[in-house]
Amino acid sequence: MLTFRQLFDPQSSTYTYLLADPATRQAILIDPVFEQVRRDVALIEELGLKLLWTLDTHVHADHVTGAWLLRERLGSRIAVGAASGAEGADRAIEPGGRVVFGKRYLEARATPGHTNGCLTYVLDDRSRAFTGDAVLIRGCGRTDFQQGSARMLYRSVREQIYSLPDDCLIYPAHDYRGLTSSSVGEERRYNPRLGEAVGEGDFVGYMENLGLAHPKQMEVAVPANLQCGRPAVARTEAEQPDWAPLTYTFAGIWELNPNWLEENARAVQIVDVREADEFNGPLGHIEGARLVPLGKLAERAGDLDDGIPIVTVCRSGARSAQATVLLKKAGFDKVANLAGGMLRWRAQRFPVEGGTE
Ligand SMILES: N[C@@H](CCC(=O)N[C@@H](CS)C(=O)NCC(=O)O)C(=O)O
Ligand SMILES: [Fe+2]
Repeated sequence: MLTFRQLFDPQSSTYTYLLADPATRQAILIDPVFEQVRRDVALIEELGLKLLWTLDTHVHADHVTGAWLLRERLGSRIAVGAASGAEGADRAIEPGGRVVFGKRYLEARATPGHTNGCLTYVLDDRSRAFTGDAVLIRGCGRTDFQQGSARMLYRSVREQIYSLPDDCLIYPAHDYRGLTSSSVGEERRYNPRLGEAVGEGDFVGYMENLGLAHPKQMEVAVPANLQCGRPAVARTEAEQPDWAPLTYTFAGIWELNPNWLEENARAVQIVDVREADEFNGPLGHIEGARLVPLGKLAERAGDLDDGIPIVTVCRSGARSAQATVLLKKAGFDKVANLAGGMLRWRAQRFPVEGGTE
């Protein structure tokens, strides 16, 4: 018997896994995301579970872990890989170490390569493996930063993951294409990077030429995760605003998802803080958005209506996050940032004015 839920963070395409033993109600969370802690706490409480541990498969580069915040909220304990270099955990897990919840347990296997502290957690009956960014579905974690090594990853996957039964399900830390799980047999056969037919030299050559841009959140995420997600300056979280279902980011910004804005656009003032050429450029803009470039925002804040909530927008969500801070300083209290900016708005195929297909 196992209670099992797969949860998703659309901002970073991260999967978080909730596992619990229904007999004792003891639970663990694998790879929680800071911005999703409210959601995770609500689910855990609704299901009547007691969160014992949060586990991180590795020091993530693309999002901040929810481990520290969950410990604050629920008193859970933090477990990280001994080789991860993360400080402030309650337990450092060595390969072969077991994390027990009720009558069930997960066993850690060392699968370095994406980072040198990566762990894969295998369920006691070998029916599921949580591979982090070692094996992704038809892919694998990149090996070009955080002590990454393609050669090491190749060996980790062959020795530690492909040695599991073919029908063992694989649950990765991310998927960028909408897939949710796979199996050892499936990846051995069909993984284009790491399938059984691919030799070590070919894999290494391929991984050294991926040429991917660094994750957008890397400069924030890595140092934060090396402290298990503890903010550098302890902030007391502001009270949850009630005008929209907002999330509070690690950087201390209230954010809103595009789906809500699409349905409630008429109830808010949309302030686009890009430059005019971007507003009228290929990404287009949201219907009804008012253009106030970030550099002009402080002087033109008085033009905005202080009785109506404000949603700030830019290309990726970074400048508009700064805009929320400026507007708060200018005395507006119902302000939120559109998460992911126009890039995510367009990726979700919401309508725009102007712009090109
Ligand atoms: N565009 C993403 C980058 C995501 C990324 O680089 N993900 C890492 C995992 S932390 C990876 O290994 N990706 C493998 C791949 O995309 O093939 C972001 O900005 O967050
Ligand atoms: Fe990663």
